[in-house]
Amino acid sequence: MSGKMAFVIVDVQNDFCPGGALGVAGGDRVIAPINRVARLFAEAGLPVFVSRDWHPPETGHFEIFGGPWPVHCVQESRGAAFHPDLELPHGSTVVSKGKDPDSDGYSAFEAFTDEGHSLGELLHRAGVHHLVIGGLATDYCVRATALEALAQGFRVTVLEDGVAGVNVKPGDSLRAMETMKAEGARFIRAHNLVIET
Ligand code: VGL
Ligand code: ZN
Repeated sequence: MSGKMAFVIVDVQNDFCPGGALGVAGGDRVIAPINRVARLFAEAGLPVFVSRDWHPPETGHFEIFGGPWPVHCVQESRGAAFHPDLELPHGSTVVSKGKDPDSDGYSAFEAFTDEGHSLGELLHRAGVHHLVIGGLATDYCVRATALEALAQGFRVTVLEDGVAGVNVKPGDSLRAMETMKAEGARFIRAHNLVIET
């Protein structure tokens, strides 16, 4: 008894991939495993949610306004677009986060559809109890999303080969993975994932 699954793809956007404003080493290597898992979910008729970092041009999240980060993922910019190799199944639901200029908005649980529905609300409505999570970045948005999901009582499986981190300090991603594990997340490689329906 593990409950209905959903796949949550976190922030696979140009700015977080190599060459982007906040490029993560190996950020584009997560795409093939994520595409594979997204296809499995679509074939099984299970929901796929896709978050995007979606900042206004002026936000306290950016260095120039006193925050921690270079300008990235500004709404409607090319850097904020999903990486062109990301294959989103038909019917996936996009949720946007980081729109509040007073919040970093790392967790996908702070993301909303254009119609204003939160990820949590949509998961609840779909009867989802188990999240499979992949995307960027391991040490920020993936971490925050996984920890919030666990705190809310979801089962959480993180795709080991479907995440990559910023590593502002060396080892940040490994520490984030240890924290997620300690809180109850499981890590699995995409080709070992078994979809339960
Ligand atoms: C993220 C840093 C700043 C992320 C977003 O998606 O992990 N990291 N904004
Ligand atoms: Zn951001």
